[in-house]
Amino acid sequence: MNRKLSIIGAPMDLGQNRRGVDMGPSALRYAGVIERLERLEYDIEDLGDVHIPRPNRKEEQESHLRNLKEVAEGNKNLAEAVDQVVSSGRFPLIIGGDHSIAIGSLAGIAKHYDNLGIIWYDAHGDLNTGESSPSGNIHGMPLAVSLGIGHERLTSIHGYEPKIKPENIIIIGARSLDEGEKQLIKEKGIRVYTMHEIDRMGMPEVIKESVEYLKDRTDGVHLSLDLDGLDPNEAPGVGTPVMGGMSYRESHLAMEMFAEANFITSAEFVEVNPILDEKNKTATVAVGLMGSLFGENLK
Ligand code: 6HN
Ligand code: MN
Ligand code: MN
Ligand code: MN
Repeated sequence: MNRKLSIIGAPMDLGQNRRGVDMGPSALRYAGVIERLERLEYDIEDLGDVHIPRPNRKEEQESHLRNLKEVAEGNKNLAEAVDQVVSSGRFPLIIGGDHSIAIGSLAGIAKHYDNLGIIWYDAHGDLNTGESSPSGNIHGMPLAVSLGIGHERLTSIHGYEPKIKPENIIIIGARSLDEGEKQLIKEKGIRVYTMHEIDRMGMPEVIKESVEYLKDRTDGVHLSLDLDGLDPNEAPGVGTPVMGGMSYRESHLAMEMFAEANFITSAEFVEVNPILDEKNKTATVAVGLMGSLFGENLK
């Protein structure tokens, strides 16, 4: 594992309807992310938060995609910050913010790899387009956008597209997929471990298979962890909770196995909303998972 970490906050709440997720980076810092990782003897720098524009409430929405202009601009800023971190040989750890920030993260990261692998740990597929989306919320679209599918204003961010290839993606924990997303998954052959597979195979086998699959076909792996992948009993502070999620223990095991495999090259933790949370529980869970991901439990 790269011992040099740069933390970038992305206080974005415009990719969905529920205010408060823009305070996610603060909640994660308050929960001790820096101290936790410093204890593991990483060289850590906190770059602070990238600028996310506020929407002009008087202006008409110019498209069906909510806050398109501001989400695009914020992600452009994030892509530049992340690109610089990767260029300087450091591991980018991005803290959100709603999941629309994965558009900027991946834009900044993927240009440094020929075959970037993606682990999408989430209750959702985030594979909607403006056409298939039931909500118009861009946080339900970042994976599609990164595949080059969606609004040009988003797919073109950072000057190249697509960012990633469908065969390098693994979705883990899905239990709420929209019709258009299911279609895209089939059409593109995206690997998905739904809760059904996790129940049947067990988390150890799911992660073992995932690691084996990505290890020889990719030259880097980005972990995009949406806290709503976990069960809402364990991570209540999220905007789009779905019952029947991955447990706290399963999630730690997954992070520990990723640490053992030593193959994650960038990561983001998203959708922590302290306004919807219970005493910062979800941020605390997220920081614990980062501890495991960065090797707290390796002998
Ligand atoms: N997230 N599929 C729904 C939509 O509105 O497109 C929910 C998206 C949730 C996004 O937080 O993973
Ligand atoms: Mn998501
Ligand atoms: Mn590339
Ligand atoms: Mn989700």
